[in-house]
Amino acid sequence: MTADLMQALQSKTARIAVIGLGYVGLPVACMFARAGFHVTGIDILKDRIALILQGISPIQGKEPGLEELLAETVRSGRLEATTDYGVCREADVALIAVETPVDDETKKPRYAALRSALPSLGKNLKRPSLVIVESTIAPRTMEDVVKPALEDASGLQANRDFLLAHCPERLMPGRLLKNIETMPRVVGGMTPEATELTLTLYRNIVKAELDATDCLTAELVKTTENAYRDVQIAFANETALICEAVGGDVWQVRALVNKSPGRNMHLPGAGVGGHCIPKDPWLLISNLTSDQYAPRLIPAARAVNDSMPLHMADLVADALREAGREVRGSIIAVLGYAYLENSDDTRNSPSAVLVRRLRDWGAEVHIHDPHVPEYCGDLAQTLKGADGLVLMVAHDTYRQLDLASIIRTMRTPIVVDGRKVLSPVPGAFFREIGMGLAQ
Ligand code: SAJ
Repeated sequence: MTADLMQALQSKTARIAVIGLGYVGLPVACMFARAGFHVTGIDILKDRIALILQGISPIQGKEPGLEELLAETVRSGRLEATTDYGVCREADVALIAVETPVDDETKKPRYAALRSALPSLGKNLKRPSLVIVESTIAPRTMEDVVKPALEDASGLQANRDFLLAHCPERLMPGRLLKNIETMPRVVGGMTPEATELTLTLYRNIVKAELDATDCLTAELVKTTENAYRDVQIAFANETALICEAVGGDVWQVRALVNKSPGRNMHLPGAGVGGHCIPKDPWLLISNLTSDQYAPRLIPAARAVNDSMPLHMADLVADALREAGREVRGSIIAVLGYAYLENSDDTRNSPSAVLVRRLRDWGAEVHIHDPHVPEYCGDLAQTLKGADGLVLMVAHDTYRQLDLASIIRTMRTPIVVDGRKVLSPVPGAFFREIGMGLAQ
């Protein structure tokens, strides 16, 4: 089995199916097609398939090179797209790249997309074939979810009739193609043969190091690397809150701390959004039972980071109070709605939490974001007559703000900076994350 698959990969006669044509699946489908494989993308969204077949990317935002590569690979016939899982009967490799969100309440994985894709693939699974999961998954998902689901639906036996591997994506919006090519990847096979085949496949598109390991290690690495970042950001945020309480300046503290060898204090800020960092820590700890280990640091870090947009609301209320105004009935301009600077991606936006809190308190909130179509109106108009300016995202646009002029157009000159972008100006009631008020 392995020899046939290896030969098909090395000769590039292997046919590849990519299940899930979003941020992860579409770019990787295009790159395997460009590498010379015949690739068929599968998605449940007919509209998305229709766009792709016209060579139009359904992915929002600027993704350098993606639209051109998509058009070229579709035109060449190397990349096809369908809603029909029947194409998997011809697929030597099936790559799964569906979303794996976490439930807002339970913080447990919502594997609906995965649990739908697996039986659909299983029913059409070719023998032999290699199934690779790129989606970020909780440790033990390959063994406890993917393997049994495919065996049940196919009647085949894993590691005998088909092989399994986990090769977690390491993508960032705005650099999807570049990241696939330049980021090192972990390749975790359920068997050494699966690892070897997957390494052979990815060497066609990844120029960086490919680290061979097993499924569990690959699942742990991906979720841990993002949990690590979340804890680091939470540490910076907690230090900021301490500095505010004692009248310190977290930005000066951070700069001097980072001069100490081996320190890398991250940036405090108005919150932690996106589709990776808020989710992956919960995936990492989701399969733990209380008699195994009850994690404390990772949930605490999530709580600190989730509290930051609410802290921004407190800073707004505090500044309004100093200016003799209540939140209720005030007009607040929120600058930045994307989760990341210079991005249009609003997934898990911290600004959404702030806006909800201010509106719950009775404020009228106007949102501006130059990268989000819904909010890219006139900035001066948004700020005119406002009682507060709250900077939530460090978009380049906001770095050029002429605050001295802007506050003259506001009804109440309150400025709250959540990303260390603005500088205090005379006449403004100024607050910023991590800056304690002069005692
Ligand atoms: N943030 C802070 N302080 C920081 C860094 C980030 O508050 O010091 C906030 C950002 O404002 C944002 C959120 O955290 O709201 C996430 O920012 P991010 O820079 O981590 O960007 P992401 O979510 O796109 O994370 C991706 C991840 N990449 C993958 O999962 C493949 C992450 O592992 C990378 O470390 C990160 O990009 C990166 O380094 O750019």
